[in-house]
Amino acid sequence: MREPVTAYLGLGANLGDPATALEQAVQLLDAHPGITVTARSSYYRTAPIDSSGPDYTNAVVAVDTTLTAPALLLCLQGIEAAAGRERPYRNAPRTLDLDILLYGDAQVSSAALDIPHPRMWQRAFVLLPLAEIAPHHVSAAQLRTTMAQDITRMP
Ligand code: A4P
Ligand code: MG
Repeated sequence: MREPVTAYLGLGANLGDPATALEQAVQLLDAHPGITVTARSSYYRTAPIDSSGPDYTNAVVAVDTTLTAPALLLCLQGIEAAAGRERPYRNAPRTLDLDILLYGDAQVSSAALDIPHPRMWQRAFVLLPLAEIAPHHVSAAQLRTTMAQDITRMP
């Protein structure tokens, strides 16, 4: 049995019923035998960045997982598919997007996987929810660089 690794996952959606899609994704993740969800941030309403369509709902969860990073990605893609995710073009609006932000302290750079997620440090919709559940992973200086972005914590 592999030792569990703590990973952080970014969740986002701006089509259909985003809050329900995120809620179901968290349940499906936790139901997987190799994944335990240990923390979930608030939901945030965020303006699309390099994307279009309605505002997004974003969140970040912490998981302990015995899956390898590529196996975790496959699991996330299965949950996206179950939520009706389509990919008509890059950064298209979506019913559900699940990204691996951090996987332990792994540095991965392959055709299918980049960890840490290469754009996470530029995005308030990642950094604010991540700071909420894992403040040790986000510095005040990093948060400041995304301060102008349109993001609201949902009640
Ligand atoms: N991939 C590589 N590394 C990873 C990783 N760490 N986690 C590959 C997940 N996937 C990773 O992903 C495209 C490819 O990235 C996959 O085949 C996988 O092998 P995708 O889910 O099909 O598409 P994507 O998520 O749109 O791609 P990408 O490039 O990760 O998009 P971004 O940069 O994450 O942007 N604005 C708001 N407000 N909220 C959002 O959630 N999201 C995006 C997506 C843009 N603007 C947004 C939001
Ligand atoms: Mg994605």
